[in-house]
Amino acid sequence: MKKLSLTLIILLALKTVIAQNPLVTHMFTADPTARVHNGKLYIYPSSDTYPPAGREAEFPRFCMPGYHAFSLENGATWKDHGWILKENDVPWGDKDTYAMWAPDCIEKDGKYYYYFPAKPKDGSSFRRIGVGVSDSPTGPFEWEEDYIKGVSGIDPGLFIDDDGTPYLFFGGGKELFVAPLKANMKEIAAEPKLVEHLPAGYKEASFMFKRDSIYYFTYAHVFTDEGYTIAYATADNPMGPFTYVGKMMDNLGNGTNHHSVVEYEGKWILFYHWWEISGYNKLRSMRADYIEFKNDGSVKKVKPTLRGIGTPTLGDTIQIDRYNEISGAQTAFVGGNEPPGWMVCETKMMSHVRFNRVDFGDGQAQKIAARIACGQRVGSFEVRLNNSKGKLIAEFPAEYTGGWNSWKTVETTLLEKVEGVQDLVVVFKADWGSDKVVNLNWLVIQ
Ligand code: FUB
Repeated sequence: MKKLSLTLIILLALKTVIAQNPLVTHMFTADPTARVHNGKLYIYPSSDTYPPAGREAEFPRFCMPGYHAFSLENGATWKDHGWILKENDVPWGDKDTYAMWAPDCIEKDGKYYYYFPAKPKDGSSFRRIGVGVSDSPTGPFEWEEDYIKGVSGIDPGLFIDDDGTPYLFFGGGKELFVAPLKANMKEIAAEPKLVEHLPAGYKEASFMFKRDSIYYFTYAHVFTDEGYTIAYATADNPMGPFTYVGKMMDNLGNGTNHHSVVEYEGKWILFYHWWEISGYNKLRSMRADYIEFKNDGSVKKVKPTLRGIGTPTLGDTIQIDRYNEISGAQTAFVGGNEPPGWMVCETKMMSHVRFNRVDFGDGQAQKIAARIACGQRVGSFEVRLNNSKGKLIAEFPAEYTGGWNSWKTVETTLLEKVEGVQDLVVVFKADWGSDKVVNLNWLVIQ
């Protein structure tokens, strides 16, 4: 617990937001529903936090006070728009219950509708689902005085069909449900219907999307021999009948998973969560990875990566420790007075780390800056394109910075004109007498 607390203090102090995985590290975020509004990518997650003082015994379960919203800026940075809703501001909600589970926010006719589950103060159900409306994707929202009547359960997942009909998917348990909504988006238009033909097992996290003419009903499916997975079924109608297809993400460990799927700038992305940075499955962090489809429309299983999505460009911080591939080196938390995060370390002779998709633009880049800490004076590290023997574009000597925790930004001129989107490979070249070259935190192309 002591070790966990230290890790959490480090992470919560971290202000930087990044587009690699996990997506943000200044707070814990789970259940990410991503949406593209007016061409811009937004995420609406829930948030995990520590139990309030004196109430720790109540919280072996989730402790979830409300919602932030995030938007992707410049293809590489997640902007935190702050609190969208705090639990004690829910007009119909019970107070101080920390029960704000997975939300969603969808646009219809220029208005943004935010749906969330909360514990009702009338005690009528484990969770009810409320809604608020705004002119902006990040609020402020005007919250309805009461929950949506006729709906009881968690995990609202919204879908608007091509004909404009809105649907609310929801539920957690052996069964999931769908109900069409009225045009006002605040009432159901018909009794909820069971989402049929899914295999047995605990289910939650309903999320529907449409690609070509196929409706994909995706959800978290808990298999007794595997735990939480993300599974899906398809149909030619939002209300089914559905045909179960299989899993799109395997189990990540002994905790929940919860996801959404969006198409953004021509690529499909799976948003999900994991708790690998806290090590505790009630303090989760949202992540994203690209998703691909086979010719028959079925989904290729998504493997979680550190690299995640996004394409940093000139001036963006390239968190090289969120690699696509590493060989002979390691990563660890940064030490010294550096803002908390990760670094590449134990950089042995001819070790390398590869970071895919950096946008050099039209070839105007002149320099590369590197953030290093180094406790010795021999060796060098190179920046190459595509692979560890690819075109050399920059070379840095191993400069003594005062020690392995003393950080300094060093710069060098690019040796070549580089254009377009390129994979970067940093190759570490030690020398006789040194067993590692530098600790490397980040790169910036300028
Ligand atoms: O985050 C709380 C609950 O855990 C969500 O509502 C479920 O989908 C699961 O992720």
